Amino acid sequence: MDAIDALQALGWDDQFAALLATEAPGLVAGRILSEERGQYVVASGAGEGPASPSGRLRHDAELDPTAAWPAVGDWVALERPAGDGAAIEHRLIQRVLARRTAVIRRAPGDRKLPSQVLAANVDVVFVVTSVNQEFSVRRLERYVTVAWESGATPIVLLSKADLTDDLEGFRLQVEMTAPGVDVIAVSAVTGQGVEDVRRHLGVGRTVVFTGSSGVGKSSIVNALAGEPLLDTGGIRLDDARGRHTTTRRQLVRLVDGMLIDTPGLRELGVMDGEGLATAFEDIERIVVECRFSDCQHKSEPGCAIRAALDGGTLDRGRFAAYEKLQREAYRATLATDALSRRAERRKWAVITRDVEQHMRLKYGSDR
Ligand SMILES: Nc1nc2c(ncn2[C@@H]2O[C@H](COP(=O)(O)OP(=O)(O)OP(=O)(O)O)[C@@H](O)[C@H]2O)c(=O)[nH]1
Ligand SMILES: [Mg+2]
Ligand SMILES: [Zn+2]
Repeated sequence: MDAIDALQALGWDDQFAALLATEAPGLVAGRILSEERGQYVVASGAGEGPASPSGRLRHDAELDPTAAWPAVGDWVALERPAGDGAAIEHRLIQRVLARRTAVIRRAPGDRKLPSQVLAANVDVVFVVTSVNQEFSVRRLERYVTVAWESGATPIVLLSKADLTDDLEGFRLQVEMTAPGVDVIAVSAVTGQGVEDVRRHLGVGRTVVFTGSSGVGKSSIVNALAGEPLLDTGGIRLDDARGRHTTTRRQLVRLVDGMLIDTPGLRELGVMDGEGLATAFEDIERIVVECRFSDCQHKSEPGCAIRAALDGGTLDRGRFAAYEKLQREAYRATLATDALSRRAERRKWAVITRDVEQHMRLKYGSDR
């Protein structure tokens, strides 16, 4: 495969070529495959390798972090770093090319936090929801909203289809919650629906899997790949807390297209800071030691947080900051819930009126 073919397989086309020529003449195109703590892996016509943001990009990102900071799926302009000291294959990311589509998660309550790009330049956003206790109409609404906002096509995957004998019931609920969105029932265990999902792939096309932790996103990617490329959750001691198996966003290349796997967002959904859990991983690790899973860390027996505070292994200031951010994320969720409840009431008011009109026409007004 020559360099151009390699780029086209990554989704490169004339439009992006024109963008690069005008926005970053003389630089080389690459696509972000993965990101982990600021370290990127980028694929270009010359193969794949590590890359990091240049000083200039860091400066641009201060002004507009959401647009300027690279995300998985982004097309970027690359440059070899100056000097002989740097590893030969390491590249500097000078610029992010304008995105065709982007799955963006709004920052929680605090407007000063930048919104976060979960995946860029995707054609399809799969919203994965499993047919068990995880299933939530409220959460589905939020995910589908974000998927629509991306500019790509949302498709709902009803995962773990093997776990229910009421698939049609779930399908109906999804269709009512997300009108106009295709629904595919999938099971990574039996293989049901996997080929229907594959129909949305294609050479040069990119799809992304979103949804709560544990719904089976990575398992579906593996089913499509035909081999266990990604780690999937084994036995979870504490499923309710939504421990993450996938910890980074990653673009996987198959012969028939590209797939981006994402870590599940935590229970609070799209308004919750996934960053919160990562930023306070130390605290999250202590919280799981509390005797009660709904421990408020006030005066409950067996509270690991209290013990850590009293023992001096957990800083009081840090814990206070964590609690404050938790409350903000919680309030943001309450606000969206209130909004969607209002929308729901309006929807039902219309339905009720229509039904009443229908009954009046059919049976007269004094039935
Ligand atoms: N019964 C059944 N179990 C499944 C299916 N798909 C996945 N699982 C199980 O569900 C658990 C979670 O699967 P993952 O693929 O790791 O879920 P994920 O959405 O990638 O989770 P995160 O990476 O934490 O966001 C694992 O124990 C899987 O074995 C399925 O189709 N049917
Ligand atoms: Mg996963
Ligand atoms: Zn506690």
